[in-house]
Amino acid sequence: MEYSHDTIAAISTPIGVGGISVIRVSGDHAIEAVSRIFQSKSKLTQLSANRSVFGRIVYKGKLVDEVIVTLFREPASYTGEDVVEISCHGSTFITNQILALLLLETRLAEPGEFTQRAFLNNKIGLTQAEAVGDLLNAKTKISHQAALKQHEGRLRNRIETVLSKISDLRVKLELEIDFLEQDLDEIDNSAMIKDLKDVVAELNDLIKTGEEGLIIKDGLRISLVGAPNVGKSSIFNAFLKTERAIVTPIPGTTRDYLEEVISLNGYLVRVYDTAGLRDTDDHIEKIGIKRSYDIIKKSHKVIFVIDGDENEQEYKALSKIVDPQKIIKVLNKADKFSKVNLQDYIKKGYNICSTIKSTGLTELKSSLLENIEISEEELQMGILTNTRQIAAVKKAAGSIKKAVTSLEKQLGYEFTAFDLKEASSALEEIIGRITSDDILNKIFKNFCIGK
Ligand SMILES: Nc1nc2c(ncn2[C@@H]2O[C@H](COP(=O)(O)OP(=O)(O)OP(=O)(O)O)[C@@H](O)[C@H]2O)c(=O)[nH]1
Ligand SMILES: [Mg+2]
Repeated sequence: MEYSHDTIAAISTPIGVGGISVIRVSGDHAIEAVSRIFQSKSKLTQLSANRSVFGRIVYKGKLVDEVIVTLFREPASYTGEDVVEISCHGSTFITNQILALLLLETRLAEPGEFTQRAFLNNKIGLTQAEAVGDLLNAKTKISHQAALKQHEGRLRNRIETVLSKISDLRVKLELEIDFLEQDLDEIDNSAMIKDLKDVVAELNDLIKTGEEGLIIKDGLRISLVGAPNVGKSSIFNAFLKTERAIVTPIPGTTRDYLEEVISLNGYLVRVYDTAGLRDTDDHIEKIGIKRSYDIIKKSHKVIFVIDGDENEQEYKALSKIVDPQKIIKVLNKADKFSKVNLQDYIKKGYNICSTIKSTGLTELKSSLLENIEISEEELQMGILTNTRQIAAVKKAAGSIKKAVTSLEKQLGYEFTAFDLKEASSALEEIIGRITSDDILNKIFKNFCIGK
């Protein structure tokens, strides 16, 4: 990764009016660049690290703003370089003016460049750097917690543990390959196969956390699906607690799907109201129905709504395109049924609700999170939270499975060693550590070869 050593500057707080705004400058010339426009009792260049000083930003003899400047000296700063933070009055005009003055001596930072430098200077790991982005974007309690844990380095620790198991096995293999003639203990194939299978199981657990991690970050997608007029939009509105969707007794009211976000037990949930599914000649409705199917396919869970008619056909059609385990069956308009009748539906696995009487909706809402909720322990251990990480772990698991096959078929340890190397590289990619000499170092550290 290219490390440009220019000094960079950017506004670190959101653009807009606020109490204060912060402009951050990082790099070899950070202190010098700020001191050119900053006047205070004690000279900035002589200020000790981690100290703040009050002063004035002055340009060509004119006062721009009164500010507080905080100084961090390398390597004890966020980026690992000299960093100066200017807290000025939170006006867009003042902030931009100060930034413009700084840009005479520095360059505008690229998005994420401060964090990128922190990573390149080994201040934080790659997964932690990614977590910074997640932390900033966290919209709910759980996504915030997940990002925080990742930021603490939990995921990196978890991956490093797996990596060290793989590298122990690689050491054994490399020794066997390189020092065949020497009198070393032979490899116990079945023990190694077992160890590798354990690692695959661990990686599979991790992949599963990734699926959940994505849900935590991007939201759980839930779609309301069914025939026209069964009350999908009414349930949608009840979930949102507002009259967001148009509700009428006319079948085919919802044409295009609607998406809204709610927070449920700390989870971000994206709810989709879709056009009622039916055969129609109406061109616009047809497009709407096609879109309904697109949404259904992308949903984590589908709420299939009926209002009495069991719609066997539609349920069958639906279960062909979504895993039936993802379908939650709902009978709406319970107010129109007798208790005995309702019992029949309950027996058939329907959740019962009525948007008019406001019954059954809380239960329905909580059922959305069934099999989704991530335990506190899991969060503590660190979870995968983006597709880059998931793809890399899948790749690693695939390589280890290949290693198992090559051992089982006794193709030769070179093949196994190669597959394990691939697995290590994939995992090292996640934490941003690509090494090659590690293994050799480990051999010489643990063994005295010449003996
Ligand atoms: N009795 C009764 N009527 C309801 C209930 N929920 C919805 N309705 C009525 O059913 C009709 C259709 O409701 P919508 O929410 O528009 O139904 P939809 O499934 O979105 O319909 P489309 O958008 O046409 O597919 C409206 O007249 C609602 O007032 C309920 O719990 N009980
Ligand atoms: Mg509707």
